[in-house]
Amino acid sequence: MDDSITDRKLRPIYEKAMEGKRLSREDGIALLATDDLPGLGFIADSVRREKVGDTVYWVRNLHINYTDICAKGCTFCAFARIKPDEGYVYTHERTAQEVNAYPGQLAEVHIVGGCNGRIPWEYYPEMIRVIKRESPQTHVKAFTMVELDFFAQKFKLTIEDVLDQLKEAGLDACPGGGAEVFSNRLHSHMFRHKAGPMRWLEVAEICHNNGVKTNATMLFGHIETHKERIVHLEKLRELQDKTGGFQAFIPLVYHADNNDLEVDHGPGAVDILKTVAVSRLMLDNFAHIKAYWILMGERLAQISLGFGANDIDGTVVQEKIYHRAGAETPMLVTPKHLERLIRSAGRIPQERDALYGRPAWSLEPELIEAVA
Ligand code: V47
Repeated sequence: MDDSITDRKLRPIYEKAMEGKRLSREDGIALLATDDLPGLGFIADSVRREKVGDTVYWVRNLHINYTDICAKGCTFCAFARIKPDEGYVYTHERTAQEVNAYPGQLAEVHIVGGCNGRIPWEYYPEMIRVIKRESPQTHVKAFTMVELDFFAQKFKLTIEDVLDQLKEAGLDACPGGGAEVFSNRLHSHMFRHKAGPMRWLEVAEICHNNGVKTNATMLFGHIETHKERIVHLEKLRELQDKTGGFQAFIPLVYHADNNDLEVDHGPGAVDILKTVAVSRLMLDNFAHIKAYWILMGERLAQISLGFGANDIDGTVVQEKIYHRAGAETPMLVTPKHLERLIRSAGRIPQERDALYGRPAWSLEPELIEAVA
């Protein structure tokens, strides 16, 4: 340990973490402030190895951003179009077409869209039914806590009613977006027209209590403080203690193009790696920390695997939210490429579905070769 950690302040934190003791807010802030990046990485990697071993998960998935029309006016968002005639809504035929472009190859469809007041309620369960009809073995991971809250308000339903109908249509899990940073200061500055911190957490709790697993995210690297990041992680940890319903945490790297937030650029590589590591260490009750390659780039995602991450997301066909905000990563990578990325980081790739199980085909490596 002595060689690996040069910042003396990190040593008691390392001992605490390795003894399985919970890190405090002050520990989290000290970890983010350190200049000892290798030391921080060593701690996060040690905890990761102890807790979840060397397996790194990846998924054959498709992103469906079904509409970009959204009235919420979040200042950091480059995806939304406020005027209906400037945006789009997928027809169910279009959704079916997207799914059918990858016959028998999708373990997960990830669905996130704008809060579009012109879409009727029936559209949402029907979209799930269409996907399940075309591809019954595919898991549907759909709608953030913000969208669920929007549906409940707009259609005068409870979150429980919304979930019942979506589950009946085939909903398997929910994505973790819309959390941004759990700070009232940032809520009023950056996303005041959509669900705030308390409501996001409340909706997630209802999902978990109704048997729906969700992910969690944090959008970082804009105007938030280190303390706000750590408080965000503490709030997630607290809810996870209560429900155990979170599957993965995804630190979302902020992209600064084409939006109204006056920030010139997103976080640098050092800040990204520190945030991945601190997420692993603060979120002691989360199994999965996802290095989302679409937002951090393949190479940094690969390095993140040495800073606490154990999931690299997936093939992600046709992502739109981050590409409008300046992401230059490819729109599609092959399963073979993802496996190679993981193996060359010295780790063991494991294909997963949206609930971290093995898809039926994952035991047949020749199929991986065939579709790559
Ligand atoms: O909440 C918007 C983010 C999120 C920008 O559950 C931006 O596996 C960066 O739900 N720069 C939605 N990010 C995406 C989402 C998601 C993404 C990845 C994995 C999972 C999962 C869920 O996109 C929003 C917002 O935080 N976003 N604009 C931007 N300029």
